[in-house]
This record gives sequence, C-alpha cells and structure tokens, in this order.
Amino acid sequence: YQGEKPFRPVARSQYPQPKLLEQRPTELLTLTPWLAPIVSEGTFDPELLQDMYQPLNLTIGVTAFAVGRYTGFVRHFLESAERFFMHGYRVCYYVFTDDPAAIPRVPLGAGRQLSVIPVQKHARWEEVSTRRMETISQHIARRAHREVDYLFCLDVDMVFRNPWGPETLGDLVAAIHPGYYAVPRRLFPYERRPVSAAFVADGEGDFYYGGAVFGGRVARVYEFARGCHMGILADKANGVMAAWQEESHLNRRFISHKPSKVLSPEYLWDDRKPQPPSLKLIRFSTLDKDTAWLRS
Ligand code: 2GW
Ligand code: MN
Repeated sequence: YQGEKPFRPVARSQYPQPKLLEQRPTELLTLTPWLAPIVSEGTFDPELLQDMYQPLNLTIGVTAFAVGRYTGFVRHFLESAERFFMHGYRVCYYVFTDDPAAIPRVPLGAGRQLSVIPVQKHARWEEVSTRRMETISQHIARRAHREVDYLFCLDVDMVFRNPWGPETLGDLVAAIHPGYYAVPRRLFPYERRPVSAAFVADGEGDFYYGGAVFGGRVARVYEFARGCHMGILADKANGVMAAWQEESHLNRRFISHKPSKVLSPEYLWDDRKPQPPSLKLIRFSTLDKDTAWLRS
C-alpha cells in the first residue's frame, strides 16, 4: 500500500455539532457576498481553532507607530497585547518611533519579542500618516517577510480587552470601522473626488473599514500596503490629500482587492461609543484620548 498519509484528525475531535438548520449564532452577517467569513463571537470555536493552529508553529507580527506624544500609548498597548493578543503563539512587535528611548521595556512572555525601529519625525502629521504604508511595505521587504507568517498593522492608541486569536488569521484581513457598521454606504466617508486615486463612486463599496486594523499573510500585506502607497504617491503628485489619508486609500483598495476575512467591530471598537447589544464583547478598542493635546 502506497496511499496518502493517513488522515490526521485535529487534537480535539469532540465539540458541539455544527447545525446547518439552526438559527444564526449572531445577529451580525457572517459571510460577505464574496464568501469571506465575518468574524464575531459565536461564529467560531476558539478551542477547536487553537487545536488546529497551534501545531503550525506560526509567528505573528504586529506593526504600530508611536511618533511624538503617541509613545505614551505604547505601554498600555503592549501590556494589553501580552494579556490578550495571540496567546500561545510566537509574536514579533515592531514599534516604529522617532524616540526609541521613550519606548518602555514591557515584560514579554516566552516566544514574544519587541523590535524598536527608528523613523524620522515629520513636521506635519499628515506626512507621517501617509508614510505609514510605505514604511510597512519596506519593513516587510527588508525584514518581516523572513520573521513572520502573518502581520497585523495596528493603531497604537488602542487597547486589547478580550482575546484576539487565530480566528483572525487569513490571507488578507480587514476590520469594519465602529463608526459606520450601521450606515448606508452613500454616507461612508470615502474620498469622493475623482481626481484622487482613492476615489469611490456612488454605488461602490461593501463595508467601511478602519485604517486602525489590517493584516494577513505577510506577502499579501506587502502587496496591499504597497498598492495603497502607490495611490498615496499618485495623489501627492497631483497635490491631493484624500479625505481620511491612508484610510481612504485602504478602503479604495479593499473594494477591488477584497479581504478574504472580515473582522466585526469587536476587533475595532471605540470606547467613546456605548457597546451595542449586537456586539457580545469588545476585543480591541480606541482609548478616549485627549486628541487636542496629543496632536498639538
Ligand atoms: C498626530 C496628529 C494627528 C493625527 C495623528 C497623529 C499621530 C499618529 C502622531 O502624532 N503619532 C503617531 O504615532 N500616530 C500614529 O498613527 C499612531 O500609531 C496612531 O494610532 C496612528 C493613527 O493616528 P490616530 O490614532 O491619531 O488617528 P485615528 O484614530 O483617527 O485614525 C484613523 O484615521 C487615520 C487616518 O488619518 C488612520 O487611517 C488610522 O489608521 C485610523 O484609525
Ligand atoms: Mn487611532
């Protein structure tokens, strides 16, 4: 007998039966029209996923920018990530900053490490912001592609409040923006001027995604960030700044390059908003920061 390798079941073969005919596990949509899962509490079995992904021995990268006063967010961000982000996996945090000395040495769990990467401080924030996609793609090409399997690019003014695990892993991952999950798409704050590379016409668009969370397999994140960067460069050449900077370009690109997995607003919430009954828990949320002070 020279057949295939014997079928190897996942470690835990006993768990609640999936019920084809039972009512929905969540009030939220669970599948996009292009058949990408929309991840929210109740749609997956965390223990089963853990059993399936743990043996793959994956390394997950995280990028976060902490320029100027935003270095003040790093401690809370990292400490909360140590509690909740990809527990039991190898994790590489890449923190880009203009002030490496201001980055706290937060104690990290086994198999988890922090790299502090110096970046230039630009006079105007818009400069830094629109450079983010460029910096991420360069960093993947130079280094991260060798070090991680998956990469998430996150805002730093946020904290983890509940587990964020392997359910979030996918080829190209987007997160629905907490401000627009219940809004008709004609009211999405897309860039509406045709002169911009981020232009979105009426009648286009699926969800409004947040710029604060995107990720996927590292090679796909490279292509994605580079594509956004190209749009930003084209705008710059035309003297245009998109309505929401790189978030506008990200939204444009996700229309033509659909995410293979979509994270519900559980994965990108905002503490200034009350938790709606349709969200069973909040996993990652924007702090109620004093924006005026931070940006001055
Ligand atoms: C400074 C002045 C104005 C706005 C931002 C900053 C700033 C941002 C800064 O001085 N230093 C810094 O490190 N940042 C980084 O950029 C930091 O990682 C921060 O989390 C991220 C985005 O800026 P933030 O969090 O102040 O803006 P949000 O939460 O309103 O961001 C949304 O829109 C942005 C577009 O401008 C991005 O697409 C972002 O990803 C979105 O969440
Ligand atoms: Mn933010």
